[in-house]
Parts: sequence; C-alpha cells; structure tokens
Amino acid sequence: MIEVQSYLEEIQQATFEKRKLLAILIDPDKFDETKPQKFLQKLPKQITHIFVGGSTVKEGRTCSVVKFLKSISDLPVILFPGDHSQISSHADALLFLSLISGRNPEFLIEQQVRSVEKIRNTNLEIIPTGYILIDGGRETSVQKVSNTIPLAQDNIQQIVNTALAGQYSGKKIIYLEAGSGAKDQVSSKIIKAVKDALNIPIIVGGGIRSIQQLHRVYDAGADLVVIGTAFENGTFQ
Ligand code: 1GP
Repeated sequence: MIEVQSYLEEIQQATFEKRKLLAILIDPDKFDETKPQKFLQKLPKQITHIFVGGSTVKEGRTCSVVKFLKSISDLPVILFPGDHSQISSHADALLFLSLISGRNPEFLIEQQVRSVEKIRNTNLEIIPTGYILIDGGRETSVQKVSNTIPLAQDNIQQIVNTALAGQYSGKKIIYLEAGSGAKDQVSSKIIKAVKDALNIPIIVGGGIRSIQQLHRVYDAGADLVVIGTAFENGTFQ
C-alpha cells in the first residue's frame, strides 16, 4: 500500500489500481453561486475532482468561485488555468500546464514564468502537466486563444511522440484535449496508443457528453476524464 501524500499521488495510486477518476470542469464566468444545492444535486455520483478554469476568465472570478466551491464541497479543487491570471491560492492543486502540442512560446513557458510570483508563497500543489491539443472537429476556444494548431487525430505517431516527449521532460500527467465543446472526442485509438507508450496518468477531455462516451474513453485507457460543457448545460446522460 502506497501512502497517499498528495493530490498527484492520489491520481497515481488510482491509476495504478485502475480506479477511474472523473472531474467536472467549472468555468468561473459561467458559474452561479446563488444555487449551491442545485449544483451539488447535479454532480455525477462518480465525481472525484472539481477542475476550475477556462480559456479566458474575468480577473478575480476564479478566486471567488474556488473559495465558494471549497466552502460547499470536500472534493479536491484543482486549477486548470487558461493563463496566469487564473491562479488562486485557495485551490488545492494546480495543473501546471505546458501546451506541448503547440509551438507558441507564450503557452510553453511565458505564462508559466509569469505565474511564479503568484504560486511560490502558497500551499498549492504543483502538478507538471503536458497539455496536448487534438483536433476535435471544430475550432475551439483553446485553439483560438493559444493560437496553436491542434494535432490531427490520424497522426497518432506524432501524438504519442509528443506525449512521450512530455513524459521524458518530467511531466507527471499528460492531458489529451479535444477542446471544450468538441464535436469529436479524442479517439479510442489515440488514447490506447498513448496509454500503451506512457507510464504516467492520462487525462482526457473535450466533447464527452454521455455515459457511453465516458466508458469508451475509460476503456481505451483514460485514467481521469474531464466533463465541462455537458455538465454545465445539464445534458450529460
Ligand atoms: C475542456 O476538456 C475540457 O478543456 C472539457 O471539455 O467542455 O467539451 O466537456 P467539454
């Protein structure tokens, strides 16, 4: 039995034990704090984490939403920030993302450097995460905001090599992202190929709208799945 010491270790342990994890993603700009009961009732029963973030979020919103979520729920609240302005010391952990599928220095290192002053004197657990944007069949906000080109779904070798480059550079998690509201989710073939090549946990998100899709993604090898839009719209079924 491995002793659990951190949020990353919890994810690593669940991955080791093949216990699947589920995060809902809250976009702070769209979150309604006036109806906490409704929010709690809507949570899927399998939920293990709350992620908070968006491609762009109004200054200060992340912090108030994180504080609110911590006051109504015991679930770990993990930041999934679109940029350095979305860092809140009230969260439990931070996915310290590098957009490794892209070649835009702004999201490979600039935002990370700019976030340091906000992070260094907090208790936030930093989770180095390689973020890989994959074509989800429509242009998504993350593509527009990051000004990077997603990797094609049929270029599996490039996706696997990018994920492995992330692992070799010390990333502790790889996030395969089709983009919020994606038409096509990340394919099972991609998830399986990445899972077979890597020995770190894999997060998958983008366009997952149903239990069947959730199970398909888990069966392909995702360790943690993120659902945003379908939860937000109350259409996850
Ligand atoms: C987006 O992966 C997340 O960053 C979730 O996507 O909103 O499509 O569920 P959806």
